[in-house]
Amino acid sequence: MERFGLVGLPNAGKSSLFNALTKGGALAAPYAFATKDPNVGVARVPDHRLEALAEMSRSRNVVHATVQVVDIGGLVEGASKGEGLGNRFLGGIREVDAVVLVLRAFVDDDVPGPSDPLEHLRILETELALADLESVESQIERRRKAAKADRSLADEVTALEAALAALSEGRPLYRAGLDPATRALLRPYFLLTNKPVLAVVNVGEDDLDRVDEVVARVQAELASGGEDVAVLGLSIQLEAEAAQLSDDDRAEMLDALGLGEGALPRMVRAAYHLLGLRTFFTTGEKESRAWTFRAGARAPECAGVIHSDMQRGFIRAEVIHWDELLEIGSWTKARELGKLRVEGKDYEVVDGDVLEIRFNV
Ligand SMILES: Nc1nc2c(ncn2[C@@H]2O[C@H](COP(=O)(O)OP(=O)(O)OP(=O)(O)O)[C@@H](O)[C@H]2O)c(=O)[nH]1
Ligand SMILES: [Mg+2]
Repeated sequence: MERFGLVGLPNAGKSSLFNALTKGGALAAPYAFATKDPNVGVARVPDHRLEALAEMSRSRNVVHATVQVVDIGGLVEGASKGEGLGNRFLGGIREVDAVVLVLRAFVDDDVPGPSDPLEHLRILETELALADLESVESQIERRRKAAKADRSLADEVTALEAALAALSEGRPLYRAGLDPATRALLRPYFLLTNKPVLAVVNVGEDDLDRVDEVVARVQAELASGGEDVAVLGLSIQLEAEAAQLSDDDRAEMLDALGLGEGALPRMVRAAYHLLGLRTFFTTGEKESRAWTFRAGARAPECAGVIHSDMQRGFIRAEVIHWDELLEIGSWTKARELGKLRVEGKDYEVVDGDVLEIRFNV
């Protein structure tokens, strides 16, 4: 399962966000390093398309896509040199697929620490870039030597040199203007800033009317990140309180605050998308289910997400886009009308496709 890690300074609201996302019971407390060992949980990826398909099929079971969320301990200035939780902390980040930077913007005298999100961003980026600089410096010489004997390594060395130049200036790789090929060559080095980034600005509950303004400052700073960086503002405190309520009460509370469905679904979807993840569906009376695949995957690979036998014995897929199926009203009727496309093993599955796999083992 894909994992995203919550990274931030102490008291930024990471554990509160973790609890809201996973309905977990991580300790959230107004002192630094409340979290020492990472909390790991599972968050549902809310999807109204799935709900609609389940209703159409009168499914007895509805299974959402999920992602793993890891709440990592707080980072302090000097973490790259072992301050605070130091190496333990950096190791935690190495293991995730995407980084969610939690930037505090709420003011609360009872909770120590700065409340300027740009100050949070500056410290986080400095430490992460320094840690990466150290990794690159420790490996580049050896790779240069190896490249002298093996010409095929030349591109990799060029990529390391580009990384070294950016990191020496304190620029994280996700916003150093490196092309995708260079970023791909750097992937085996497990660098912290070579992952996609979602910045969550934790806006105070009294500042709901100026979320856009607070977020805009962070957005301006991160604009150089292009497609690999997204910024989102929300009040973690309010979302966390709402998450504890029953579905009806939550809807009522969020509605009263003018927050719509709340920001958590949007946040999870943004992280999901940033990871290049897409969803296809299966639907029937027994179950409607959302399955996760990587953008660009072909039908057999998607069949393999359901079961490896289906990939091995793949014959063809019957496919229809979710909204067209919904309009027709049932799978049987769609078949009768000849609206199910028959696709072979080269078909690139599209986000929102509903599939039925034919296979033979
Ligand atoms: N007023 C206010 N308080 C918040 C908000 N978000 C979090 N807090 C409080 O801030 C304190 C720290 O929150 P945590 O979620 O524990 O922060 P953390 O980032 O996990 O902190 P560490 O684990 O120490 O790194 C808790 O007392 C929270 O209740 C917010 O949006 N508004
Ligand atoms: Mg915590």
